Amino acid sequence: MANAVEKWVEEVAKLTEPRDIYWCNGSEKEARLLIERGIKEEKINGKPVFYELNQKSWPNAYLHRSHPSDVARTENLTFVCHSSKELTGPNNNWMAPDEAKEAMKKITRGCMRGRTMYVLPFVMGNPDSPFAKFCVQVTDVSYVAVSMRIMTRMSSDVLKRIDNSDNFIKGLHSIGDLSPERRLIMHFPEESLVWSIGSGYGGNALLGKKCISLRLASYLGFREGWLAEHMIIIGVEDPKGNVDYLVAALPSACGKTNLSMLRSALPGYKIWTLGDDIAWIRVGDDGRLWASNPEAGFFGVAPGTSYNTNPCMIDTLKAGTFYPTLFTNTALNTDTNEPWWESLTKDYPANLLDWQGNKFDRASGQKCAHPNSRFTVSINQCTTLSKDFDNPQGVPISGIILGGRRSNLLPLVYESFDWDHGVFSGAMMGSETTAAAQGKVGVLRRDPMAMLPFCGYNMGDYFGHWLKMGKILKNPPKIFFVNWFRKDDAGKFLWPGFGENIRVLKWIIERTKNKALAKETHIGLVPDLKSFDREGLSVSDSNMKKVFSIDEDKWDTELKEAEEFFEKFGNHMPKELHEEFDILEKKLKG
Ligand code: GTP
Ligand code: SPV
Ligand code: MN
Repeated sequence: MANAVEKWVEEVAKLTEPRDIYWCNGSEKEARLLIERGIKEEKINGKPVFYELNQKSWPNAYLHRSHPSDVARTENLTFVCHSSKELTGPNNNWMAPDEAKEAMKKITRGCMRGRTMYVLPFVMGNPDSPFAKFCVQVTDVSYVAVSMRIMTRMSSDVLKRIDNSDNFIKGLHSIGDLSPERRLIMHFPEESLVWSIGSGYGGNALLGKKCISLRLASYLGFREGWLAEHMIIIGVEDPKGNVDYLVAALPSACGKTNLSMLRSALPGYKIWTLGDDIAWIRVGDDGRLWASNPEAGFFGVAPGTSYNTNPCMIDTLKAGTFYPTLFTNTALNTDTNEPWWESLTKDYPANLLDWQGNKFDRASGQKCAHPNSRFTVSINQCTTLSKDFDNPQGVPISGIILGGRRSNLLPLVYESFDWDHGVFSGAMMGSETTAAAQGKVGVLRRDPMAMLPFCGYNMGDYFGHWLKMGKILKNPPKIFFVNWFRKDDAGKFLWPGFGENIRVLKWIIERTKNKALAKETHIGLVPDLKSFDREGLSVSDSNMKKVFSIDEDKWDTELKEAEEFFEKFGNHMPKELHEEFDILEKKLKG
């Protein structure tokens, strides 16, 4: 008798018609075999799936080049198909579940012909934690199978844990024919199903990531009383050896991975990494917030990563042993067979292939690596991994950081007045778009809590859920806002960022202990410069002033955009946030 997983796999195979089915067990040997296949046999668009890189300088590292039309998340092709359009909210594309399934069946029928279907059993979170989610994804791409082994806890034990129950999350993925007209990423929250066709790119294809751990999980969290957030989790150790844990939400390609592995510019401080993208957060028996990372790897932005900005990541990327390290759409130094991307080294190597595999000509003015080129690497190789990464309880949170990419208006850091004010400020948060999603880069849009593309239900209800969480907490943690990306009139970053961001974290942690001083502004509390550690920092007084300025006279547009955004959610918008809006508006116009 076939069990529920076997029955489902059979059903999917009937629809997709693969040449054969390969059940993955997550072993090292298997990953090597799949990479071998990806180098020699399997093709995407007529090209190999993997290229072997220099194994001496980059052990166990491989390059993957994706189809040029398939290099980022496609938010316009991503749908939430819940029976209630109302519950899905204006923040999501919606289709009725039956209609969506009919449409998906049409483009899925026979899509794996001539290909292998890999069955991937994995768990999001420590399998012994109360929040563990057991999942099975099928895919017809070895790159996706190998990536999922790095990003999740994959093993055949998962099948034993699921056993004969049908209590598992299903992910159906096929790269299809890569045509954008037949590319859709569909979520069915009521059936714990993700169905994604036509893309091999990270967030569209590695279904454990945004699809399961954020869109489906945020919906579950709403129903069950917890939070699934686009957040990093870090421990900050001070010179006395005390460790405080923080979570931080920044939109895609706005600095999470770098903050999660920061090498401190202040002596005696050290960052411990627990997660760089997703946090599941619940209220513990002690009335505090506890966070854990459901993932087991990093899918990080390559450009900008170097020994100067993020030495821990470069060391991590070079530590490939049990898990391979994958590079996607980076450039290739053909003299050394090493991956390369803008700013990895100060100078361009002499002979490069660009991210599409063409000879690179610097005179073209083009980028050599794709701006959203990425690496996939196991968190177990992370040189700053916290000893509590795998703790099934997670870690207790002392403070929450939210932030965005704002070239003007918002200061380097500020603190909200209280929980509700923090939720309000998070709800009206804006950020300039990046290459992580298809579309124009550098356009300001509202991106509440960095969750706009990932909240699997009505965001008005999501804000209400946050407010409710605050009420359950004994002592809600303070909520802070950061902006590493403020620019001067010439378009240069005012703040050096990266390792220097520890100064901001230090102030934040001292504020959570009521130690550091702050000054009140209309939008929140900014550091009193007496309490902000500038020892050894080479930023001029005038730039420090600019980096902390609020530009209160320029808030008209900001308020207008926030108001328009809030209006979209109609009566789902909690009254507390309207009240906060009125208070802010009065202060600014006062
Ligand atoms: P996702 O993986 O898309 O969710 O992104 P992320 O938030 O983890 O972003 P990541 O840390 O990969 O950073 C994205 C880009 O911002 C990279 O090019 C970084 O080099 C750059 N960056 C990160 N931190 C800073 C900073 O403090 N200052 C400046 N100027 N750039 C930064
Ligand atoms: C993001 O875009 O926020 C990412 C990369 O972290 S993806 O997995 O594509 O979502
Ligand atoms: Mn992300």
